Amino acid sequence: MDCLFCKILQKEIPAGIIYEDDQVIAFNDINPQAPFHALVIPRRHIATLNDISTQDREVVGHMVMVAARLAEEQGFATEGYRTVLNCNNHGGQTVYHIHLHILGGKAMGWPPY
Ligand code: IU
Repeated sequence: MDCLFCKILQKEIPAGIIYEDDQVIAFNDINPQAPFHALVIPRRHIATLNDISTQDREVVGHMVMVAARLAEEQGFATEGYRTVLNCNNHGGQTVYHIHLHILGGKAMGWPPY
């Protein structure tokens, strides 16, 4: 499958992996938008949020839990951080393998324009 994130999962393309288990991996974003910016992705290829089904409930919940755990480890859980899951063109999705962004280490604005 011609998916960049599947290639990162298969270790065919190097990435700064900071966490992995049997369901997900997390790695540093190549173009960070905050002092800490990582992506949590499922091992199973799911193209967009629109493609999740009941069988993905556990892994999607696990992605969120891993994000919270990483924020805790990084030391910005109490001050706060941002998680983002972009979907399709208007959502700003550019890589079609779902990924939960975790951004932390600075105050962020809202809403996104
Ligand atoms: P998006 O939500 O699909 O727009 O996010 C894709 C992210 O993947 C974006 O933040 C990129 O910087 C990041 N990324 C990466 O970490 N490594 C890569 O090789 C590529 C994109 I291509």
